[in-house]
Amino acid sequence: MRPSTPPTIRLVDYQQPAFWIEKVNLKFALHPTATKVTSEITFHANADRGDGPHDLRLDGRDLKLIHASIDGRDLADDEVLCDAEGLSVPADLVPQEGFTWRCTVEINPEGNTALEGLYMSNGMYCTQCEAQGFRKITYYLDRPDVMARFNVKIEGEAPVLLSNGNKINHGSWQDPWPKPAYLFALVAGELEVVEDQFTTRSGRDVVLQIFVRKGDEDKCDYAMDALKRSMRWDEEHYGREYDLDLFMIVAVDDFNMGAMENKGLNIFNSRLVLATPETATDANYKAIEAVIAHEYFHNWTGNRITCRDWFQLCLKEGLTVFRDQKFSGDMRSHSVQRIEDVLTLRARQFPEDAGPLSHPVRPEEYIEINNFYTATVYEKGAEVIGMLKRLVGDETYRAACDLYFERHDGQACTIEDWIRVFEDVSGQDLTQFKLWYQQNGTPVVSVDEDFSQGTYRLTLRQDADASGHRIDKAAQVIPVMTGFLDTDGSEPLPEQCLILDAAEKTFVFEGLTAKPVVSLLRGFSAPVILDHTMDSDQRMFLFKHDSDTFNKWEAGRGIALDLLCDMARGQLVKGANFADALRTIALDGALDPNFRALMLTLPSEDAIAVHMGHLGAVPDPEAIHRARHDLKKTIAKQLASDLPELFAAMRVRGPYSPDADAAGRRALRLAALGLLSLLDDCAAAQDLYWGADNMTEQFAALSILISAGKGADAIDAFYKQWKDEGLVLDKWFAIQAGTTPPEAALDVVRALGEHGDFNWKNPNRFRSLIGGFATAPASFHRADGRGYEFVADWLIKLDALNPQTTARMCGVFGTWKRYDKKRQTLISTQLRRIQKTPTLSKDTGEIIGKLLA
Ligand code: 0A1
Ligand code: ZN
Repeated sequence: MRPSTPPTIRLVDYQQPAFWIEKVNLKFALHPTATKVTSEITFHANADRGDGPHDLRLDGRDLKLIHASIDGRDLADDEVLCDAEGLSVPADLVPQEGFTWRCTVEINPEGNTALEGLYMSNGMYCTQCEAQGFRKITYYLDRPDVMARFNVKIEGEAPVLLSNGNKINHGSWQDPWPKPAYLFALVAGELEVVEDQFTTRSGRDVVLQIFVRKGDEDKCDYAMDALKRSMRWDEEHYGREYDLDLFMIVAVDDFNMGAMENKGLNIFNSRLVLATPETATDANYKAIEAVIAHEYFHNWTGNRITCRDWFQLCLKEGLTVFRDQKFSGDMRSHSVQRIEDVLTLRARQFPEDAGPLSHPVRPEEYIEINNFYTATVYEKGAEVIGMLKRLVGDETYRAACDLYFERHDGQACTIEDWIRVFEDVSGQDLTQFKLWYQQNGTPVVSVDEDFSQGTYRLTLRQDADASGHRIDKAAQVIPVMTGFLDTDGSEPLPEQCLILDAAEKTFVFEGLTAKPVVSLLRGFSAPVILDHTMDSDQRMFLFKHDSDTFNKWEAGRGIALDLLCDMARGQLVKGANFADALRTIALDGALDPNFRALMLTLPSEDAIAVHMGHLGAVPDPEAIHRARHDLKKTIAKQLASDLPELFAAMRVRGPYSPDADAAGRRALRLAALGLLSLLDDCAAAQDLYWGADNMTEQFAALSILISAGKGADAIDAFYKQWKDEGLVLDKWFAIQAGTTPPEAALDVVRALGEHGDFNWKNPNRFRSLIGGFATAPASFHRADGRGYEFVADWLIKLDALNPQTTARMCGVFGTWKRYDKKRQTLISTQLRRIQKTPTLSKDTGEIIGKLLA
């Protein structure tokens, strides 16, 4: 057991600091196990506090204090009171108007396995300071509302010594922009640099540099190109220019998350920078483009304007995700992007909000802030921005953003500040809208229709979701984009945005000759569950005729989900009608191949389990797995004569290009191949595997072969071909863990856990194997509970080294209450076992505590 219960931090307790910081001079004398950090910090009184006198209280963790002084006077040991969370100097030793603090600490980067603060990755020094990692580097006011100017001097052998801002000389850096400590970064090592340049629209030249390990220089072209496109896009769409002469990106192999927006020195998980056609898939390229944009966009939404406290995390994250989604839509296809964003939201955020980890977009309390980098803060946070934009209109949205940048540049802000600019510009009262930030849970919108004598009445209600999270919650503002279709597919009324801002509202439409088929929540205009009972004819009609691509896809998906649920419940169903309609879409040359590929992809096993839950059934993961396979086979048979041709026709000739058109064609080609393999004994997949000249096709073929139980040779060959490419080897682990047939999966992952290349301390490798297995429902949820035990063993092992990655992965147990009693007992046994670990981290302790509550 942990020695004491860690405290809960609450939004209502926010208080400004007693002192502000003007300037920070940092000196690093690098050493793998004994780095010395000397800081000189200029403090001044916070006149707004008015109370006092104040002790000097600084945050600090795992630091060895060597020396400290105030205004040049050395402090004796008994004048500095150190504890596990920091240090205090009594008020009578602290000049209350202002003073200079100097101290030297020693830290151990090599021993830092949590990858937070200053640590080492493959012999290179790097940092991760968000959210509270800076306190593991030196004593500081480690809170985002303290914004200061940093000068940094790095002493070390490495040829490359980097920090934020402008380079003064080797190892010496000055950042002109005040920033919170979480945006501090340092990198040192033997790195190669790939360089380019960008001219801002006002004519300033910016040097762009990507730092990588030797040998990876040829893998940066796409990231560099994506960076330049992001910089231009932010100028064109938000009027935001880059504000330093240098922008650097560093790729590191050991990283807990995707990437980090440190000022002028973004640090990236190498999987989100490095790509060649032979080593990266289309999905990897797309992710690189999105994350490069995301981190770059943070320069304004996060860095120039930051968060007052960590409760406001969605202020920067929701807005920045919204911006990167729109960027990706502009670069590729808005309709495909929207479907993919909603798939992610439903796969990650809806279950989170329906389970024990549910929290509002702006949480009101936390134990460990690292646990709140969640789908709710990020993805639902982005949906909230999308609704706001829809409610005020595009022009007002842009005007409000302009005002936000003008009014709050250089400040640490709150959601209230954000809402206020919209109120000021639009003249609307957004008090009710703000509930989206304050109330957790996913609203369920139900529908009633009535048609008589040319009048159509549409009644919408908003309700608590099935998990009851929303009981007693106030009605929110829900924009429902709505279209109306006649039986011939024409639209007798223009599309409208209906605003559901009460528990129930009836909308009346006159002058219709017949009852329309209503197309609700077009474009997924709000993050809600739409409970609209439609018979299969109505769904099929929308599937064939809806002009809104999102709702066309949604109708098809609804049909598939209903079929799959019936099949999983053992009912004999005929999917021929659906398969026939799918065939028409798959072969429709007027439709985007990427959209057609999405249509051919059946809902995931997890999505089927969720749908069964909505229908009041307890999901059986093995039955769901079989049902999905059976429906795929039905579709394959129906399309049998078309598949070889579709597969051949979508072949992309010429050198590989990751652009949206080529990727879309490959996606459709590979979807066709997946179906074809169910009919041709994987012959075409074998051919593609052994003949592929790009990773997208090689990997897709490998996946098909493994899931059919025919992958043995390809698995061996893949390993031999790629054993020296870490990122490709991650794929090798992940694909076996995630697609091996359920009956064999546990044995396979157990064996891979013993493999010489399973370097479990590396978060990407750990996530590939353990995460890959735990997100394959029929394998993880095997009835004997041994899947749970296996994952719990590994989580306990990793927690001792890397609490952050462990706690995140505990989320795989987040939906445990949706399963049968036997599985629930097996899971809770494992959760209790994790909870009893004597050294359990605060991070994992908080998540497990909530899962068991
Ligand atoms: N701010 C980064 C994500 C990030 C968050 C936390 C980290 O360590 C705890 C690292 C990165 C982003 O949104 O991209
Ligand atoms: Zn972010």
